[in-house]
Amino acid sequence: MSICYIALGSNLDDPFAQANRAIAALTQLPHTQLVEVSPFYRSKPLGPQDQNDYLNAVIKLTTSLSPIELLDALQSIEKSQGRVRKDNRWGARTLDLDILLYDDLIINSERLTIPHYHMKNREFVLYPLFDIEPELVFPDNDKLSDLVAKCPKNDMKQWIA
Ligand code: ROI
Repeated sequence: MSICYIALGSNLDDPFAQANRAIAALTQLPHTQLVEVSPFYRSKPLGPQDQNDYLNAVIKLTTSLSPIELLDALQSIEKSQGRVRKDNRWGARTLDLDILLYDDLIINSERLTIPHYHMKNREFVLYPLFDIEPELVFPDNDKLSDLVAKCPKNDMKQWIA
C-alpha cells in the first residue's frame, strides 16, 4: 500500500457540503482506505480576489491504486460534483482534489506533477498537512515543520460550518 496526501479545496455551492460529499466519495474508492482528514480551514483566495474564501483541508489515504488511477478517480469525483474544467485556472471552483504526495515518488508527466507544484508555499496546504503529519519529510528532504514555520498564515482561520 502507498501513502498519499490529497488537498481539498472548494469555494462554490456550499463548500462545507462539497467537502463532506468528497470525503464520503473518497471512502468509497476501490483499493483505498481513508486514514485521516485534517481540520477544515477558511482561506483567502490565492489569485483573483473577487471570489469567495476557500474551504481547504488535507486527507491522508492508503491505496494500491497507481498515481494515474488515483488521479482518474479524483477527477471523476470532481466531475460528479459539478466541476467545470476550462479556462479558470485561477477562478472559483466547486471542488478541487489534488494529489500532494504519493509515497516518496517524484513524477513530472503531462498529467501529474508530484509533489504538487507550489504546495511548499501555500498556507492552505501546509498547515492542514502539518495538522495530520507534523513529522513529514518531503522526497527532497525538506521538513514540513520548517516550511510551516516560514509560511505566513495569511489570516487563515478554522472553518465554522
Ligand atoms: N486559493 C485558496 N485559498 N485555496 C485554494 O484551494 C485555491 N485553489 C486554487 C486557486 C484559484 C489558485 N486559489 C486558491 O486553485
